[in-house]
Formats: sequence, structure tokens, C-alpha cells
Amino acid sequence: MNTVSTTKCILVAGFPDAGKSTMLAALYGIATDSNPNRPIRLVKYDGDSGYIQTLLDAWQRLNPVPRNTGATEQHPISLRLAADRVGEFELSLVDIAGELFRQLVIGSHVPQELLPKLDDVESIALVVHPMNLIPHELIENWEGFVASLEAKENASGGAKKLTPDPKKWIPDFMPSDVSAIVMLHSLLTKPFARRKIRLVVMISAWELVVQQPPITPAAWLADRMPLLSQMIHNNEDKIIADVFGVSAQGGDYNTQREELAAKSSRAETCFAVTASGDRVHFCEPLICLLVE
Ligand SMILES: Nc1nc2c(ncn2[C@@H]2O[C@H](COP(=O)(O)OP(=O)(O)O)[C@@H](O)[C@H]2O)c(=O)[nH]1
Ligand SMILES: [Mg+2]
Repeated sequence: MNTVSTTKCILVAGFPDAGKSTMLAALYGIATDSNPNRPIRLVKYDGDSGYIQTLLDAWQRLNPVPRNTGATEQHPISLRLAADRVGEFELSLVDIAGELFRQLVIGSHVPQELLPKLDDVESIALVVHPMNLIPHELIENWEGFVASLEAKENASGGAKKLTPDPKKWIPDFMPSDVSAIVMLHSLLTKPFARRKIRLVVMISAWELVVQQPPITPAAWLADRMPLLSQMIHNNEDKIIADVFGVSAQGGDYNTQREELAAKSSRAETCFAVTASGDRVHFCEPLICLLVE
């Protein structure tokens, strides 16, 4: 039997725009679905109920979840879930906007809000978005790269001039790959005392990673986030890791809308793909993280 002190907890981490809110909406939708065969069930939700309902409504109606709106997204959210193979577990989103994780990396300090959760959690789901990565940029592409970041920022409502002097480096330029390894390294060093992390890298929006021949999540990670991939391989005693591609939307809302709407249930459209490319249930990455 699980007690509060032995319940396993997964921390969902990721930088802004990684796909965390969409994943939360899909998980909540699946866990509260009426399908008796659903692999996870909601036991308890702890958090702002209006917020989760807004996410769920957007997901059900095939709309992008509302963008981060500051205050609400800073509130911790916790789902107590149950799955047959692993019993009850807690899924915790301390910082759904991803800003605190950015501070952890860029500011090299652990924000107070993150401390209580980061202190005891050993299982981490790191969400990364294949289209929202900050790449390793070559110096000859630099000005184009800065312009593309600014265009993205402006398209999403910001009007930030990233730097008036393109030669000046600012933290927004840190490659996602580097950010991810700095974050993991922070979790393995002081002030934390843990010796091991169980990690699952969840590559969101996987249906957008279309390549011929098809690429597996493991190959994608080695190719697009080589430092993270190497860090995982070089620290097998400290980081027990796996990688999955996941699709919480189930497809692109513009180009695949009709196909998605034709499915009998929304939950059915979501899926995950193992490191070697096999299609599995959307919830499998989280369950794998907890299996002994
Ligand atoms: N095509 C597709 N887009 C996705 C999927 N999951 C998330 N996205 C998109 O990725 C962007 C960031 O997602 P969001 O959940 O808001 O990220 P967050 O900032 O980490 O909470 C949004 O434009 C989503 O519509 C997916 O499974 N498929
Ligand atoms: Mg969000």
C-alpha cells in the first residue's frame, strides 16, 4: 500500500514553450476520461481548478492551450494519479511557465519556489519542443539567428529587442541543449544531496518530427541535443534515462483538424514513441519512469 511518504513523485520540468501545459491538459483529460481501460486515473487534483479546466477545454476543442499568463502559471500544480503497474504517484508541476527553471540555469541559483520540490524528487520528466529549441548557432549565422529569435518573440506578443549589439551575448541565446545539462547538473550537486536522477526526456509535438527515413527519438536526441545525450551516456551511474517522442495534441490543429475531430475520443489521438521508434500509449513515458 502506498503512503504519503512513499508515494513516488515525478517533477515535470522544461523551459518556456516546451509543451508542458498541453501535456498537462492531455494527461488530465485521459485520467478523467470515462474509458474504464484508461491506463491512468486521477485520484486527486491539487491546484487552481479554473486553470486546469481552461487547459482541458482548449485541448478537447482542438485549440492551443492559452499561453503562459504569469501569475496562474507560477502556482504549483499536483496531480495524484494511479496506474496499474506502479500504483499511486504524484505528478508535480512546480513551475509550469518554465521561468524558474530558466532562472536556475541562467541565474545559477535555485529559486526559493523550486527548493521544496527539487529537494526530494528523484524522477524528472524533462519536456523539450523540437521546433522551439535554441540551437547551437555558428558565428556566421549569428545575425540571422538573433533576428529569428526576435521575430518569434514579437509573434507571441512580446516586443523585446534582444540585443541592440549583436556581438553582446545574452542568456536568451543559451542553446536549449546547454540549458538542459546545466539544469540537470544543478540537480545533482549542492544544495541537493541526491546521488541519482531518473530522467525521461519527452520530445513534445513528435508528430511534427517528420523525416525520411524516419528518425527515432534516441537518434533525434543525439543529433539535436548532443550535449544532453552525451551527458546522459557519460553518467549512467547517476542518471538513469530514457527518451520518448510524445504528441499531446495528437496532430497539428490546422492541417490535421478533421482527422483528429473524427476520432471517437480525444484521448485516443495522443500517443508516444519509444527511444527506438515503437508507438506506445501517451502515458507510457511517465509509467516507465516509475517502474522499478
Ligand atoms: N503540433 C503540436 N504542437 C504542440 C504539441 N504540444 C504542444 N504543442 C505546441 O507547442 C507550443 C507550446 O506549448 P505549451 O503547452 O504552451 O508549452 P509550455 O510553455 O511549456 O506550457 C504551443 O504552440 C502548442 O500548441 C503537440 O503534441 N503537437
Ligand atoms: Mg504553459
